[in-house]
Formats: sequence, structure tokens, C-alpha cells
Amino acid sequence: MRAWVGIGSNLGDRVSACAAAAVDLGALPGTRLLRQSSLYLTEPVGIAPCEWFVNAVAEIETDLAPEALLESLLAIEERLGRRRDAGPAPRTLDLDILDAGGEQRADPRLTLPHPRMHLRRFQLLPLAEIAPGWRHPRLGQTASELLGALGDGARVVRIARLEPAPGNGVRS
Ligand code: PH2
Ligand code: MG
Ligand code: MG
Repeated sequence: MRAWVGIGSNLGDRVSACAAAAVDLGALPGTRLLRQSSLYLTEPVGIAPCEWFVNAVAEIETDLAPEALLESLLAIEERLGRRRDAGPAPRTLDLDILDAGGEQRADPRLTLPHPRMHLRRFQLLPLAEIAPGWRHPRLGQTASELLGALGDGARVVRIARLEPAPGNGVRS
């Protein structure tokens, strides 16, 4: 099954937490990390004023069923330092299944696709970057089409990729 996972952090070393989460996703059993978006600095949406988030989206191919994937995401959150007694925010790491194989379900523990993803620039912009052909399983629109119709004015700023450019003058 092809799945897209939202990655977010607004506590501690946000960039490192998001990068480590992508590595951990690719190391799950029966799972390959296919694509990973740039990191984005994003204004908090729907919560009390707090530190801006770093957000990204990862595309994976996995043999895990959606429930098992969810359990695995919670384990990665825990391993990378998330404490759930601190209330809804801030958090060192939040991993959300945005879409799992196009499945649709209304289960309150795992609603698919993610019930608010089509309203959130901080998830749609990284998704559109890595998956131009993706379509919302219920609404039928691509991430770019959803972005065009968006009322979410919250700011989302792409952070430059951190890999050094080849031949940048550093000698060893
Ligand atoms: N996650 C939330 C609530 N608000 N805002 C931004 N910018 N990024 C997030 O990841 C985020 C949020 C709940 O998980
Ligand atoms: Mg979330
Ligand atoms: Mg979550």
C-alpha cells in the first residue's frame, strides 16, 4: 500500500526530529521511504499561540495495514521523545497518516483520509511538492487543486534543503 505521512514538530530541535522521523519511517518492517518533501516552517493552525512548527510529508510503500502503521507511528513519536501528558501542543514529534492506499473510514481513532488535511496548507504544500498526481480519496482533487481553493491564510515557508551543493569549495 502507498501511504503519505505528515511529519510535524514545534518543540526542541524541530529539524532534527523531522529528519530522524523520515529515517525511522523507512526502517519500519516491510516499508520503504519513497520520497520526502522539503522541510517547511509553518505558522501554528488551530491551537493557542506557540512556536512555529517544522512540517514535512513522506511518501512510503508499506506492507503494514493502516492500524499497524498507526501503532508504528506512535512508537516512533515515543522513541523520538514525545510525551503525551503535555496536552495537545507543543510536541517534539507528531506523525499523522494523511492517506493510506486511498482508503476511506470514519473510525474516530483513525479517520482516513486525515479529516483536516485538505484544509491545511502546512500539509498540502509539502504533499504537492512530492506527489503532483496524488488525489484526495473522497474529494477527488489533487493537492495543487486543493491548495488553489484554500482559505487557510497561515504562513508556510520552505526551508532551503540542507545538503551541501557539489563543488562548493570545501576541500578535505
Ligand atoms: N498540528 C496540529 C495543529 N496545528 N499547525 C501547524 N502549522 N503544523 C502542525 O503540524 C500542526 C498545527 C495538530 O497536530
Ligand atoms: Mg497532527
Ligand atoms: Mg497526531
